[in-house]
Amino acid sequence: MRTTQPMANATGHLNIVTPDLDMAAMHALLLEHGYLIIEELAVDLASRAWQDLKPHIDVAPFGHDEFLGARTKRLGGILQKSEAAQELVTHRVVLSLLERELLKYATNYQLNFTGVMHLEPGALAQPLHRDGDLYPLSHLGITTLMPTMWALSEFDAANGGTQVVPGSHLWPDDRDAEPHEVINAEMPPGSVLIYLGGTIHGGGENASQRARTGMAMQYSLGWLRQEENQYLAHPPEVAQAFPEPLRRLIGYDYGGSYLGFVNGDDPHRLFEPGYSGPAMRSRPEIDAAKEKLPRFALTQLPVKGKVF
Ligand SMILES: O=C(O)CCC(=O)C(=O)O
Ligand SMILES: [Fe+2]
Repeated sequence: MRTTQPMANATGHLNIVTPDLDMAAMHALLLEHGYLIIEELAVDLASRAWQDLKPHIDVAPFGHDEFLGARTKRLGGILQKSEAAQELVTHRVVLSLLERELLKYATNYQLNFTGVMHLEPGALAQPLHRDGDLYPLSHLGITTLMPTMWALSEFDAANGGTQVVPGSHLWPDDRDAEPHEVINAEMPPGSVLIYLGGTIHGGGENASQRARTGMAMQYSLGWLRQEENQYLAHPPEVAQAFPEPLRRLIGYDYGGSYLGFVNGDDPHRLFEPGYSGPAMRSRPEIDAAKEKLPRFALTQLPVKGKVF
């Protein structure tokens, strides 16, 4: 039986908790180890998401380079492919945890990326990397990005459970991981792995006869450019069918006081029936929240030459 304490597996430390652990403790564990697994957080939803996504996975092409994987299938634009995925991406426990971290640095956060990563038997290990290297910033600065990986199948060391390097979010930018420092995220379907943009990780090697399917949902600070262009992946005519909180999470919202306006107005107003704008309204509550944020001197952070 699982306890709410971090547990160890055969490969070493595995930071795994049950959903009833309180948010402050989850946040502290995430910041200490750079990742956290919440076990069986949404088993039924994950099973529904798998049913929704399976037909798309069946016809998806394999990757064409070492990073994307010759035996790995990837999908984007997940929210229009699965209603269950819409619920998973707005899961209250995950969002509460993200808010504790990302709202230290921005007035709101947004969806950065939606994806399925499906490893067929024979998939090789993906090169280890930091997702936060999307931006030319040292990961030792502020948290820009928080990826999550929902297990839609079993994740284990044999079938390519995500490789994670515990504690690597605190390492210097140029320190590489030694093989003994890498663990595999092992979790049953419906569990979620949450990590930081600065945590070294990568898809595992699938040396089993079973496929491994993960649904990657990433979130970022509201004032950053999103990796997956959400307005094209989920255009207004598609987003129209989504609940308002999901539309706002996608980015049909202010990303700061005036960031992302349309006609000088909250972009979400375009979804209001009969909206005729422009109304040129400001959002005083966002201005007030922004005033409370510290200012970050990005020029004082070590900037990396490496961008992918
Ligand atoms: O498939 C996985 O477990 C991780 C994939 C990943 O980290 C990526 O594609 O950025
Ligand atoms: Fe990654």
